[in-house]
This record gives sequence, structure tokens and C-alpha cells, in this order.
Amino acid sequence: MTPDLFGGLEDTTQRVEALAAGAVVLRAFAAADAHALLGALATVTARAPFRHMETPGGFRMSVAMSNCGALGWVSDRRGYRYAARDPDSDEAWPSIPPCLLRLAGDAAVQAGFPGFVPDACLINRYAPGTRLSLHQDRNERDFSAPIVSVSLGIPAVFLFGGLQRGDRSLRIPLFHGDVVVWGGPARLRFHSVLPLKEASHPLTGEYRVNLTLRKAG
Ligand code: MD6
Ligand code: FE
Repeated sequence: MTPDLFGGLEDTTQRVEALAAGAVVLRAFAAADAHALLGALATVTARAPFRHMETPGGFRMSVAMSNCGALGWVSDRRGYRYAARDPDSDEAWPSIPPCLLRLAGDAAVQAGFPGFVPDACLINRYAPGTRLSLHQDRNERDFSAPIVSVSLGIPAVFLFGGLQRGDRSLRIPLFHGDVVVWGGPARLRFHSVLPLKEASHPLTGEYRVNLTLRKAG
């Protein structure tokens, strides 16, 4: 346990929890790097600001998003896809900060996926009340690479389902510094994030920031 800035205790003990074949939670894996990661992300989001994308059905997404890497995940009336340019600026997305690339590769090794080199990082920002509905990640070209997901800031409950939309879900609380890695037989599992509760974290304020690193192209 490490004292935090508000006099509370944050659990910075690293441990590995298996979720399913091909999926693990690496507790507190990113905790020591969080400050540097958030600093690097501030540079990214100064160039590619958070925005609320539109779903193909015409709804405004409650999660605010940005990207870094050669490819960025975008959604609009035409559908979900990866794009090499930020549609808001028509500029290339900022590159993935080296500290984040290193962390993602190290986490993938821990989870049994050596040689992971992501080309896309989706940055999701959740305010209290924000949720992410049930989905599969299937816009990437090659499902043999895992996805590395880094949670920073206030906690969330992640629901980890099966390969069919109606399958039962595991409820997994995710805290600041936790990293989820999934690939192989888990790669196409459905998942969602429940509406966030009000909370505050010394490094992110009222927000949760989730980074998902993928090999998209
Ligand atoms: C989130 N994560 O944790 C949303 N997708 O905020 C995802 O949708 C996700 O964490 C694929 C793989 C890992 C993830
Ligand atoms: Fe996802």
C-alpha cells in the first residue's frame, strides 16, 4: 500500500489474476508509470483533443475519445473503423508515447503474448455516469494480437462476457494502474463498462482514463 495525496491508501501491490483462457488482469502494473503516462497523454490530447463521437445509429457517445498511433479508432454515421488521420483536424494522430509503448509490450509479455507492437491506442475518458455498452472489438485486421488495456484514475466495473452477446458476464472492478490483457481464445469476447460512480483521484480528478492498445493494421 502506498499513501496517496489525499491521505488514503492505494494498493500498489502487483499481482496477476486470470480471468479466462487468454485473459488476465495485471493489478497495479501501470501504477508506478501512471504519472509519466498521464503527462505524455496531455501532450497527445493537446494536439488531438477529446471528443464525443457519433455512433452509426446517430447517438452521441458518452465516453470522450482520442487516439495516438499510426491508426485511430473512429465512429460516425458511416460506421466504426480505423483511420490514419484525425477527422477533426485532418492531421495524422500523435504517435504513441514511448513510455506507453514500452508498458504495453511488457504487459503483453507478462500475459504470455511476446512481441506485441501496437499501432493504435484508443484513449477513452469517462466522467461519472458514463458507460460503454456491450461490444466486441472486431475492427482490427488481425485477431492474433492481444489487446492491452490500461486503467487510470477513478474505478470502474468492467463486465467481461463470452463469445455470444447473451452469455453471462464476470464483474471485474478495475482500479488505477490495473492492466487487462486479452488475446487468443478471449480476443472476441463481449464486454462493457457499467456507469461510473462519482469519485475523485489525485492524478485524474473526476475522470477515469482507459487506454486500449491494439495491432489494428
Ligand atoms: C474500458 N475497454 O475499459 C473499455 N476492449 O474503458 C474496452 O472496451 C476494451 O478494455 C477490448 C479490450 C480491452 C478493453
Ligand atoms: Fe472494447
